[in-house]
Amino acid sequence: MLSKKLEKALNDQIQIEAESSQVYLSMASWAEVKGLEGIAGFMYGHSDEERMHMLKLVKYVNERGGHAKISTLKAPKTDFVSFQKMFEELYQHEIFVSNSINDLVHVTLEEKDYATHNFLQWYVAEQLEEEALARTVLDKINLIGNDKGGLYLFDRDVQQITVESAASNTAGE
Ligand code: OFO
Repeated sequence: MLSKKLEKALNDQIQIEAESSQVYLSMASWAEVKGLEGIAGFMYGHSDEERMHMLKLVKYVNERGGHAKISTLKAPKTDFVSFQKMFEELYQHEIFVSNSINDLVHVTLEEKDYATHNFLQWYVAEQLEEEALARTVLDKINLIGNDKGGLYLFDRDVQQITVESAASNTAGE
C-alpha cells in the first residue's frame, strides 16, 4: 500500500507526464503548420511516448492500492520563435522532468517504499535517454546554423532519430 505522501507525489508526476505530452503535441502542431514535417513527426511520436509514461504511472498507483487522479493540465505554449528555440525549450523541459523524477525517487527512500523505488528506475533510465536525445538534436541544430539546405536535411534526419529511439525503447522493455 502506498503512503499518502508517496501517492500524492506520484499523482503530481502523472500530471507532469500528461503536461509533457501536451507540450510535445503543441510543438508538433506548430512544426506541422510551418511545413516542417519531419520535426512534426518527431514531436507527435514523442507526445505519444509521454502519454505512455503517464499511463504507466496511473496503472502503478492503482495497482498499489492508491487512486491515480486525473487533473486539469497547464496549457502549453503554442508559438515558438524558431525551431531552434523550440528544441532548446524541449531540452530545458526534459531537465525539469528529470529533476522531478529525482525528487520522486527521493520520496520513495524517505517512505522506505523499495518497490516504488525499483519501479521508478525505468523512469530514471528513460530520462537519461531523453536528455541525451535532446542534446544530440541540439548539436545537429548548432551545426546547421542558418543554412536552408541543412534545415532540409535536419527535417529529414530528425525522423530517423525518432525511429532509432523508438527501436531502442522497445528493445529495452
Ligand atoms: Fe516522460 O519523459 Fe520526457 O518528459
